[in-house]
Amino acid sequence: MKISVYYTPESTPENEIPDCAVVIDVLRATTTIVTALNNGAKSVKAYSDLDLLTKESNLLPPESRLRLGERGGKKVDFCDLGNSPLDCTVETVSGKQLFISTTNGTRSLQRVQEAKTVIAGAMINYQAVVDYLQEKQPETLWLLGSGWEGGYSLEDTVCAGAIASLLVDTGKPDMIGNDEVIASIALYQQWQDKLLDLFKLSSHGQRLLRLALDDDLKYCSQKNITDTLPIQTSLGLV
Ligand code: 3SL
Repeated sequence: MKISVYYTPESTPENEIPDCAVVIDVLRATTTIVTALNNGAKSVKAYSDLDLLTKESNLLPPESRLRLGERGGKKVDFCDLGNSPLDCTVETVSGKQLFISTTNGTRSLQRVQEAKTVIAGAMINYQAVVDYLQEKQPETLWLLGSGWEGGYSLEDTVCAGAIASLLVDTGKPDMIGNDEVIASIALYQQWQDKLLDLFKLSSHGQRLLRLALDDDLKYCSQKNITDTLPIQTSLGLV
């Protein structure tokens, strides 16, 4: 397995696609997707384009679908929900097909949609991600952060580091696809017991705190509270 970490979809090499991609948007898209599926959602389809989300979700009767939309941290007006994992309760999402569009996370999912396997990872499920990868041993693996509008993010990098730290054998340099792998592991090693503190320092964490979303930060900073592993299929992530 050759592992590369990319901080954003924009920093991935053009015209390349890995066998397997783990898309990470800890604050908050992939945490929300994992939570929704854990709480009984049938599937989650991701869109970078809100018009397409509207068009495709309109094909389903209102009672069997939910639209989740976020821009700039705030709920998109016409959607049923924003992008808070805390809104994805069993009562709200169970049995529903979800359609989601967010500022950054859904763009990362789109960047790697041609990969053989696409999975969604977050702090709340990273051990399940690692278990899957150890079993499947893809030849090339990208741990792809979402960042914010093309820029680096601490929270996605630390999650990539949590995953990489359990996969990379530093005695086998052939496994290391780029320097970001080692940098992300170092970040994780430094902050693994203080993730909430790190998230509060991060620029997007501060954006969410300004919107009084402290509980979201707390929730997203938990480690491995579920073994739900969203995998991309023709129905979306299931
Ligand atoms: O950028 C994204 O995709 C979102 O996860 C951002 S937010 O946490 O919903 O503001």
